[in-house]
Amino acid sequence: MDVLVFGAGSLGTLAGALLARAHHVTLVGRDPHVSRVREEGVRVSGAVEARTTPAATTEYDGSDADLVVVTVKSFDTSAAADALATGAFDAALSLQNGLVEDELAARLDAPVLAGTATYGARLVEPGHVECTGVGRVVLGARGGGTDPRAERVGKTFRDAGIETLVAADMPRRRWEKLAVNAGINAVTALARVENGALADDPGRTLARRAARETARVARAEGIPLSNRRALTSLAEVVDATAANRSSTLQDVDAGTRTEVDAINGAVVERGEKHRLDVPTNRTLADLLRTWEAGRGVREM
Ligand code: KPL
Repeated sequence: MDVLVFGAGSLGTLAGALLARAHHVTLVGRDPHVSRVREEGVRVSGAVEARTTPAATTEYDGSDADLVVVTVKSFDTSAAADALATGAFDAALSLQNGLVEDELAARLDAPVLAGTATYGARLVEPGHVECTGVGRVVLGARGGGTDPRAERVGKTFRDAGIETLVAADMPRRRWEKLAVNAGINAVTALARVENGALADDPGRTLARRAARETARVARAEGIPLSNRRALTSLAEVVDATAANRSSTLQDVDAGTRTEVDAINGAVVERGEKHRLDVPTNRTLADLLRTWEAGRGVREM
C-alpha cells in the first residue's frame, strides 16, 4: 500500500513510522523534522520501540496514493484539503481532534473516513517520537454504517501492528472523543498538569462538567451520547493516559496555537445553535483564547 501521512506532528509521525513497518509511507511535515527523517528515518521509543524509514517531504507534490491519513491540527484542515485536492486517493482518513471530517470531505474528491486515535505521542526531537501509551485507532464511515473502504483501511493499520477497530457508529464515537477532549485538553493546559491529575478534585469536577455539557449538545444534534457514557469514557481515558501531557498542554509548552476552537469552541458554537448554555466550555475556551492572544499566536 502507498500511504501518505499529511501532518508530521507527534501523532502523525508515530502513525507514519508504525505504518512504515508494512507499507510504503510518505510523511508530509516541516523542517527540521522532515530533513532528519530523510537522513536517519524515525526512531520510536517508549511503549512501542521501532526504527523505520518513511519517505518525507515538506512540499506535497500531488502524488497519488492508496490512502491519505490526515493528522494536521484542526485549524490547518482547509489548507491541507486544498493541497490534497491536487492528488488522487482511494480513501482519506482523518485522525484529528474536533469534528473536521466534513470540512475535508467538502473539498476532497475522495471518500473521507472518520477516525479517532488514543495512542499517546510526543515529539522528543526531530526524527524521534515517543509513544507514551498504546491506545487504539477506531475508524469508519463518517455518517455511520458499514463501508468496505473502512474495512480495507482497518486492515492496512492492523497489518502494520496498530491496534485498530472498524466501527459502524463513528458519529457517536467522534462526539464521545470530543467530550473527552473538552474535559481534558483545556484543563490540563491551563493548569499545566498531566492527564492523570484529573482523576482527583478539583480538576475532576471541572473536566466532568465540560464533558457533560458536550454530551448534552451531542444529544441536541441527534447523537445518542448519554452523560454516563461520556463520563465513563472521560474517566477511562484519564486513567489510560495518566502520564500524558495532552496535545493542548504540549501546544502551550511550545508556545504555539492550540486546537481550542475545534474542541471547547466547537461545543460552544454547536450549543448556541440549539440555545444550550455551556458555561464550563465557554470559560475554558475564553481562557485559552486569552492565552493565545497574549502570546500573539491567535489572529483576533
Ligand atoms: O486526544 C488527546 C489529546 O491530548 O489531544 C487525549 C486523549 C486527551 C490524550 O492526551
